[in-house]
Amino acid sequence: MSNCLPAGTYYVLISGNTDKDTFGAGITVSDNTPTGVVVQARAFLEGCYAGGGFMNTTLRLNGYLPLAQPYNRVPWLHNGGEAVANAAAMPTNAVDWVLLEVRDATTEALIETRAALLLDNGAIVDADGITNGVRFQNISNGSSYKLALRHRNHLAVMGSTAVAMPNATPYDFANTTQVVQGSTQLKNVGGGINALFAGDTNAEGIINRTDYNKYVLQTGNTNPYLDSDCNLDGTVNSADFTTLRPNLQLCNVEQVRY
Ligand SMILES: [Ca+2]
Ligand SMILES: [Ca+2]
Repeated sequence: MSNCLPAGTYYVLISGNTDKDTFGAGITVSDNTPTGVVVQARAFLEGCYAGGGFMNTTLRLNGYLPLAQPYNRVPWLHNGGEAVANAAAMPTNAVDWVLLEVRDATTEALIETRAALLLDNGAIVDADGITNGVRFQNISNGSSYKLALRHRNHLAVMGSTAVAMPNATPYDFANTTQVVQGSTQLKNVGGGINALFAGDTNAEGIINRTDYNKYVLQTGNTNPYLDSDCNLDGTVNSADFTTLRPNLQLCNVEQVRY
């Protein structure tokens, strides 16, 4: 917090009085500074990559993004309450929800998961719009951690490098050197940007026949927010199979595989 009084109770000095007992009123200042340590990261999704360092925001433009995080189901079972207050509060450049994980720097064991919004320039931010990153409550200021990132129909990736948090430079999941087995885990989409592979429609860590079968089941469904919408345009059709097909047989590393 800056330019604000610290939290506490204060007394108002009425001009001319010098004794606190005769002060006319008391005011209380509450500290509403968000708690937690801010983690910054950036990433891109192959399916909706538009070129030039940006992703399409078709789901947001059409009002298809859910206001509450969509990872409260199998396989993620993330029960967080992350949400935007209303449709207007959804950032206009939001692409979709993602899950950002903080892992132990050594064991890579999961410490905390937060659902957050992926923006069209790759930035990952809290749904409440307060920070340029994602606040974690169960990590220590100044300690180092690894990160992992999940999306509902792209292959999840595991960060390769432990970084002290809060980090001034966003952790770059678009850089193959920053991801475990990066050259096999990211698709080069040009311009020095590498994106998560599209097509893991059941998000268990392998792109295979099961994902294709789910795509077939959801084809033509009018729900505009389906996991088989690999290119994130609000429709499940052959374009999504075109996106998925080149990635058949790809799988991610075991640290992020369900
Ligand atoms: Ca799969
Ligand atoms: Ca689609």
